[in-house]
Amino acid sequence: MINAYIGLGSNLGNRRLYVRKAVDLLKHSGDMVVEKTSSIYETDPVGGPAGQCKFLNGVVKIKTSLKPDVLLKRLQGIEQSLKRKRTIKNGPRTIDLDILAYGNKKVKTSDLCIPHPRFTERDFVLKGFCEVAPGFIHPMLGESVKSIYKKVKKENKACRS
Ligand code: PH2
Ligand code: MG
Ligand code: MG
Repeated sequence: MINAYIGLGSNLGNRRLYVRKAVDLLKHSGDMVVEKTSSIYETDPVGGPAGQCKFLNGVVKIKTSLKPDVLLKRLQGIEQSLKRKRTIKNGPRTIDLDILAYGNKKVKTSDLCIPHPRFTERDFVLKGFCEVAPGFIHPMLGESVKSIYKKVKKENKACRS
């Protein structure tokens, strides 16, 4: 069993219900155990079309026997069952489930990149990741999620002043 970290995001329809249902579906999916769930927090959209709604984001830690490509298919199945439509890039979605990390494994194929290439810049992911696994070491950076999050927060503060 490998520890994997899944990012959840919703900014369309009943966001809280979609997030709750997604966590439930993960729990009942088989071949995985949900070990920890972060708080669910509201975040401003990053990228995507102007004027889209705020997101609810969170992160769950799972233990799974599924290989990364099979896990991805499983997550896509859950997205589909929660009416996810892929139209506009970074656009509104009922639910988005991203593999942020899978143990210390690195994966790069045409449809999967692990660790998620953008999570280290994204405050909305790092907050939840830090809640469930502050000590997780990024396989390429050799740095903990807690330390990455601290830096990103500092940088964001500097931008605003
Ligand atoms: N997901 C994106 C792009 N932008 N912004 C927020 N706040 N939350 C997200 O989950 C999110 C985003 C691409 O998946
Ligand atoms: Mg995403
Ligand atoms: Mg996604």
